[in-house]
Amino acid sequence: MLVVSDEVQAALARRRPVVALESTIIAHGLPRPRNLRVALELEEAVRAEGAVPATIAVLDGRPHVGLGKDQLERVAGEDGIRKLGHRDLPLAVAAGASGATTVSATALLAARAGLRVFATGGLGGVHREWTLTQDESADLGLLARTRITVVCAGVKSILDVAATLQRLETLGVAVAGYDTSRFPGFYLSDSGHDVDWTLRTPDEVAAVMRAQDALAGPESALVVANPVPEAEQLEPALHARVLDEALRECAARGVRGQAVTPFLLDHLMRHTEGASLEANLAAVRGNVRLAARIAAAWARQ
Ligand code: PSU
Ligand code: MN
Repeated sequence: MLVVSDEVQAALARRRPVVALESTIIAHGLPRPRNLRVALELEEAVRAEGAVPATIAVLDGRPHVGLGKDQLERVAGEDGIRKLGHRDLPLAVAAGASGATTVSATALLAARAGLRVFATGGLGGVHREWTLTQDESADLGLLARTRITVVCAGVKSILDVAATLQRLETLGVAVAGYDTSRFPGFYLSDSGHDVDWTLRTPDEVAAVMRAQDALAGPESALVVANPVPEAEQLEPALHARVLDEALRECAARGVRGQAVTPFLLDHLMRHTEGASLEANLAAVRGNVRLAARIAAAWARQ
């Protein structure tokens, strides 16, 4: 069912480091045509660290782990490319549809292919006004049931971060700050919340992964929360002001379900003259680089 690229298969067979990359950020989180350049740049950043990138997406009903350039072009530029959470995978496969995979769908496919390390921007989570909308990203539930290490810049700051951290605790998902005792805030280096555990090197992360396997508890994930460098974060006051507007606009227009996250990210980008985009990219780049180093440490185990 899975189409694993030759390069990724060869790397797995030789126990070389591999990093899974998600495609929703490319198709629905970044503007065209810059998104294609970013997709290529992220793959290059993984290679520069000596690891093999495996961008994941569904094309014509087939889940792919590792995309060629023409396939990345389709994800970045094809009209009508869908956004697929893990629940959408069987529907897309049976329909022969094409779609970009969110954190939940990417983590599931990566784990099925035997990949252990995954990089993204910010996780989905509990949306503000959850009591009215019941909008909690499927990312959280999937990470409670999937053995994978996700390197992210925390959870998206458009969310209710405190509620999301609580849900991760309730669901039993391990969370550690990378070189920080503060939980990062996606566009911001610091969400304003503490994190209970700090890991300071890729080898320390790999040791936790090994302990997870040795303990043989529920097949849950490890979230490595890696802050965007302070010099590259979005200015906090600007972030607060524009996010407020974005949330009001989202409610006023009745945007719902899968459309909420792309709507908010796009609104922030347009109303910060692209500054939110640069902060988002800086966060993703840092995560991809760290994920490649963690994959290398894991491959040495
Ligand atoms: N990180 C980014 N940009 C994004 C996302 C993550 O920097 O667009 C995507 C991820 O695919 C994540 C999804 O899984 O947003 C969450 O969407 P939702 O809230 O609909 O579950
Ligand atoms: Mn949602």
